[in-house]
Amino acid sequence: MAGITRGFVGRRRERDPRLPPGQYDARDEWPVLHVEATPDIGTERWTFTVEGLVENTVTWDWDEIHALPRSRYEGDIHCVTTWSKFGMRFDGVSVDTLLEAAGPQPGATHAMALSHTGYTTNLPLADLTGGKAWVVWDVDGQPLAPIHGGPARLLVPHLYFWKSAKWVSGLRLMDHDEQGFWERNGYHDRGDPWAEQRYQGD
Ligand SMILES: Nc1nc2c(c(=O)[nH]1)N[C@H]1C(S)=C(S)[C@@H](COP(=O)(O)O)O[C@H]1N2
Ligand SMILES: [Mo]
Repeated sequence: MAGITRGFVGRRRERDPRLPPGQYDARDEWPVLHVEATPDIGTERWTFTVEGLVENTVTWDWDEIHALPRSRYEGDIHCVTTWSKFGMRFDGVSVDTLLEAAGPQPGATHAMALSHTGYTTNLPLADLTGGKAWVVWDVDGQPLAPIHGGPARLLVPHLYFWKSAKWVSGLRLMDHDEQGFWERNGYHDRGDPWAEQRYQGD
């Protein structure tokens, strides 16, 4: 492991600058966390819909979303349960591309991310736009496993990982904030790992 040292052997290792406060490096481990049973969603059944405050409600099926321009995220992820993973590579499509097709109405400020299982999580639209969020189906060159949200999940890596809805089915645009599953159960509305926004009130 490439430890960053201050100089001499035996000196205290510096904290990895990629690690937000209160997090540890899970290294080769990728913990699996979800509240529902892992669904078996075949790619022939999977769809993604942008709805709510949009000019056009748009739904893509598996082939249609793959026909959109690809976008890659290479970087780190951070779970509120304190594990982080460095240097992950996810491939899919940028949320910008999906929103562009639906055309958010001027009043749209927030979104609810929806899952085929009923899981929900809320996000300000500003956290989903500007190259910060993806719908992804490959990780490190392999199809995303069902336990990690396959066939496709949301990826919002600058926020804690509960915002990255597995088995994602769409986004509902709204003119107000509304809490999703974990937010109603005490997690922070935004969840910035660098500000340690873990719980309501942080
Ligand atoms: N549908 C769904 N998505 C979910 C969750 C969940 O319970 N259901 N848990 C979230 C939480 S709390 C985390 S940390 C990550 C875990 O993703 P992983 O199992 O791929 O590590 O998924 C997020 N997305
Ligand atoms: Mo989590």
